[in-house]
Amino acid sequence: MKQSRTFIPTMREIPTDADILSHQLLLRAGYIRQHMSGVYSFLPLAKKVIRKIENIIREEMDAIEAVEMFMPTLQPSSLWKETGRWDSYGAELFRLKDRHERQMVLGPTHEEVVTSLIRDEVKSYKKLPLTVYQIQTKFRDEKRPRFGLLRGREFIMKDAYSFHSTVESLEDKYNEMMQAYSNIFSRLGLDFRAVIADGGTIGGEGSHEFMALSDIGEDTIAYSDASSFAANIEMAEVKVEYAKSKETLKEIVKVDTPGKRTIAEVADFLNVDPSKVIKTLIFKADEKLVVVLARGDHDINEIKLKKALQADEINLATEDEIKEMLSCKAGSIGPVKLPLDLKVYADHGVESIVNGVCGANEDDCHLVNVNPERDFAIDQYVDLRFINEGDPSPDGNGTIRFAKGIELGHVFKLGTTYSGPMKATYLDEYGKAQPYIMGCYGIGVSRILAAVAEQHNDANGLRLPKQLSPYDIHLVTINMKDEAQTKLSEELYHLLKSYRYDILHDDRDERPGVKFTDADLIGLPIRLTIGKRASEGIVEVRFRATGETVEWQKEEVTEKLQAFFG
Ligand code: 9G3
Repeated sequence: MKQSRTFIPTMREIPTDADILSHQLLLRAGYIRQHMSGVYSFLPLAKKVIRKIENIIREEMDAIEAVEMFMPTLQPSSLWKETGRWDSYGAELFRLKDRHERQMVLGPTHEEVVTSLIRDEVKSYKKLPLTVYQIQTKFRDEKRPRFGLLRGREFIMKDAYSFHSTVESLEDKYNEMMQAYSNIFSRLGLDFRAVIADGGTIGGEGSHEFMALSDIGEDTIAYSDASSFAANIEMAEVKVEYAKSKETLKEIVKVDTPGKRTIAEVADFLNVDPSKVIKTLIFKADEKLVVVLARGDHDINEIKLKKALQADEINLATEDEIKEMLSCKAGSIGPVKLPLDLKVYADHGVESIVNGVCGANEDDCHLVNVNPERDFAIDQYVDLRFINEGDPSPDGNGTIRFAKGIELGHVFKLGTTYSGPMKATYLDEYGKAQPYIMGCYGIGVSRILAAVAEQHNDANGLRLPKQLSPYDIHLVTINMKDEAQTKLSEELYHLLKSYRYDILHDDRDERPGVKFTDADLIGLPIRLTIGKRASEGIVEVRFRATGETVEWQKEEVTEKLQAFFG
């Protein structure tokens, strides 16, 4: 392809509104352009990369008998009312009306549509299991789109859905999908980890996420430094034997703590370790108030609390609600003689506290020498806190370390979460109607482009892996007015084209510096420069990944390229 005939609008300056390197480089290298918040065009270079990503995904999906289809973006609101998600989802769901005032949504995902399709067509257990997938544009009116393609409002996703008659069949497909995902992310040249994840509002019986390791990632991964254990911090189980001090239990005493609100302020003022302070929080779980306790140096993991309480919705009681109930500030609440008959849930860490400190349910004073069970009852000890770096790995091997990650894939065991409410059934071998047992599996295709850019770049630009590069070779002619240079360039272009290489020929009438800077930005794996030694048949070769520059005789170019591309 002649660069003078394509559309690669590179930029010299760093776009001010691009806050991460991958976004800056994809803009500067002319891969993408923004039209409005969270909405982008994929320009020719990006479209070629996206197509290569999609083809790798298709090969791995086809390999596990998942069949490709394509469902509409416009979805009838009726289906979303069947699952209750028309009401449970708020502004994030793009809603619109057609000319006849019929309500519909711009699809953020397709569980409802695919389940409605399958329930109308797949009536017998004989036709199960069945796995379908699509690569399609999704719409989610994110509150704060940011980081370019990493969190957009219109984005490309591969979403697959599987239908089964037994849980075992779902397990098998789920494991096949896990393996296919590992193959996909390995073939994309990504440094990634599969982590235990939260099934979220979707519920279901299990979920994993595939995270590209990156310091700009929005998610935190807790992994063991001595085993394969890895979990999204939201889901990382805490299994710690807390040492309980042997000190004798002392008499409880109320002490003044004027203006001390936070755990740190109280611990510092009373000269105790924050781990001896009993953090007391009041949550509303589906409108029911509960008391939640944790050690002062631990943080409550609301996802764990939601699961422990089997609640759909949980929120911290507000200062006003607490003022209303206890006429003190949230920071002054404590479990001793709490004048509210609420159930008390405590994280396991509280059990080890001896002669601890807690709020007195009165501002500007606290209780010291407080002992769980002696001074207040606990209805249930549960794993409620976030794991910390340095904690023992819950699989018993090694110590927990944290890493940041970009969620690129997420797989779910849905069970009958959708087939139930949608009365989506098939007839089993006894002719009895059974709800499909389902799984769903997503990959953020456009997000991958940003993650690859985040992991494969240097200060001069992108350095895309060969298998994803929009072109294989960047052929750069220094002076298009030089006969020897244009002759060798044409000769090489057609020779290499005949070898099925995809070549971008920079035939523009630009200064060499501009051409080299653009070539580094665009980041094709190898640059062949035809310059002043063209008459000798000499080609200057530069490898983008290493920056190494060598000279090849034109006769050895094809054999050398075969060695490079393998
Ligand atoms: C919505 C909106 C946003 C959403 C969803 C629904 C995320 C929603 C979760 C999934 C789960 C899987 C199939 C492919 C893989 C992921 N954000 N999710 O369901 F209405 Cl506005 O999409 N779906």
